[in-house]
Amino acid sequence: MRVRRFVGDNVSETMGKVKRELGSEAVILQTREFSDGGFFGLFGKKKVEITAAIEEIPVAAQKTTPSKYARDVEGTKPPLTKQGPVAIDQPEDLQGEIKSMRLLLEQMNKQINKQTVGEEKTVWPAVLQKWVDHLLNRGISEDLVKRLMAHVQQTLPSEGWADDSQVLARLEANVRQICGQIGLIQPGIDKPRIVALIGPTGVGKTTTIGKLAAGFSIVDKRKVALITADTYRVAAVEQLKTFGEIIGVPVEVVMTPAGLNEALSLHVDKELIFIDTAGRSPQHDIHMSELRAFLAEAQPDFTMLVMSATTQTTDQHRIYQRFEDLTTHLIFTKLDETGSAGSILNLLGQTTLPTAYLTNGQNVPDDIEAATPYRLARYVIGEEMPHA
Ligand SMILES: Nc1nc2c(ncn2[C@@H]2O[C@H](COP(=O)(O)OP(=O)(O)OP(=O)(O)O)[C@@H](O)[C@H]2O)c(=O)[nH]1
Ligand SMILES: [Mg+2]
Repeated sequence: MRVRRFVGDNVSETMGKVKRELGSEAVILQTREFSDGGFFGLFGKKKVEITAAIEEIPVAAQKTTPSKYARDVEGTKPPLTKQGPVAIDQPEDLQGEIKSMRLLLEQMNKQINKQTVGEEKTVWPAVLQKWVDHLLNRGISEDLVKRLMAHVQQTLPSEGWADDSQVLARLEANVRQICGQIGLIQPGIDKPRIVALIGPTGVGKTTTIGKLAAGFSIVDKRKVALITADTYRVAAVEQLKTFGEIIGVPVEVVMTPAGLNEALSLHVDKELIFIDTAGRSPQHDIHMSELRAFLAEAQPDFTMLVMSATTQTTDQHRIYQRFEDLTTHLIFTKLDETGSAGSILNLLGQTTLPTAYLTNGQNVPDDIEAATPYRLARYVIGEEMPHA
C-alpha cells in the first residue's frame, strides 16, 4: 500500500492532486484543516491536508495470476500456492471446520423439521392457488399473501374467482392501499429545501441524486446545488462532480459536519440542495454516528432512505430498522433488476413512512419516476397474469 500526504488551498484542489498522483481508486485515510503561517497559527491561510492510499499489486502477481476469463476459456488452473484459491495447508483445521459445519447443518435441519411439523398449512380454493403461488414468487411474505387473498375472498363473490381480471383488480386495490403513503420533494420558496440521501452502500444514492438534480434543474428550471459528504474515495467525489458538470449545477465537497454548514451557507439562493452521503453499513456503529453528525448539522427537510428492490426482505428490514429514526421518506431503486419486488410491500406493510421515488435503470436522468400507489402496485404484483 502506498500512502501519501497532499496539501492544498481547498478540498477540491487537494482532491485533484490525490487523483492525479494516485488515481480514482485511492482511499482517503485522513483529512484535516489547518492554518499555514500566521502568528501562533492565528491569521494564517486556511489549508487542507489529505492523507490518501492506494493498494499496489505487485507486478509478479499481476503476471502469474490467471484471470477468471483466461481460466474459463483455456481451462488452465490457478497455481497451487498458499495464496491460491485451493490452498490446503492445514488439513487438521480444515477437518475441524468441516465437522463444525456438519453439526451446524444437523441443527438447522432439526429446526426446519420442527417448524414444518408445527405449521398449519392454509388450503386455498384450487382456482385461487395460482394467485397464491404468483404472489409468493414475487417475494411477498406468507402473512401478506394470506391477507391479500382473504381480501379477494371477502370482496369478490366466489363465481368471480376464476376471472383473472377481477381477482387482479381486487389485489391491486388492496396493494395500493398498503402502499398509499406518498411524499414528493417540494422545492423551497424563500429558502432552500435540503434533501439528504442516506442508505447502505451501492444502492444508487449518487445516481438517484443525479437523476433528481437533472429533473429539478433542467426540466422544472429550479435552482439546485449539490453537496457531497462522501469523501471516502476519490471516485465517489468525481462521480457527483461529473453529474454536476453535465447538468450545470454547482457541487461542493465537504469533509466535516462544520464544512457542510459552510457549504450550505454558500447556496442560500437555491431552491433545492441535495446532499449525497457515503454508503453506510448498518452494522458499522462508527459510520452510523458519523452520518448522524452530518445530518445533525444539515437539518435536512427530507432525509430519504434509499433501498434497492433487489435486497431480500430480512436484510431490508434490518437496514430499515437501523436508519428508521433518521428517515422521513423512502426511495426504492433497481426495480428493473428484479422480478420479485414483493420485498417492498413487506416493508411498506410495516411502516407509515411515505415513498417518494422509484428508479428503474442506470440512465441519468431518465430512469426515475415519482412514486404513486398505482405504480407501486404494478411493480409489486407484476404486469403478467399468472398461469394455472
Ligand atoms: N439497474 C439499475 N442500476 C442502478 C440503479 N440505480 C443505480 N444503479 C447502479 O448501481 C451502481 C451503484 O450506484 P451508485 O449511485 O454509485 O450507488 P451509491 O449508493 O451512491 O453507492 P456508494 O456511494 O458506494 O454507497 C451503479 O452502477 C449505478 O449505475 C437502478 O435503478 N437500476
Ligand atoms: Mg455514492
